[in-house]
Amino acid sequence: MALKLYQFESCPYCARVRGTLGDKGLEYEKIEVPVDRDDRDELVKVSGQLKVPVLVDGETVINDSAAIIDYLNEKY
Ligand SMILES: N[C@@H](CCC(=O)N[C@@H](CS)C(=O)NCC(=O)O)C(=O)O
Repeated sequence: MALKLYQFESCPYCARVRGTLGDKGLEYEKIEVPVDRDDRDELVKVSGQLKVPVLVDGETVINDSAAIIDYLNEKY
């Protein structure tokens, strides 16, 4: 699956991104990020920071919900 969303299920910013992905009918892999910041090695490796949501689309990595939604609206 090309699209990956690093997220917290309870995060309102992540919910906004899931909403946009759903509205567009896009399939994506959800990766639930650990609550403990010390356990977020994969997120830091992928995005260089600790916050969610982060969207990975092939070689493209975007953090910040507004930037992700802009990207999805432009690309899809
Ligand atoms: N401006 C960011 C805010 C993202 C944000 O604050 N996410 C929270 C979760 S709702 C987060 O990752 N906080 C870091 C943490 O909980 O350790 C966006 O719109 O994506």
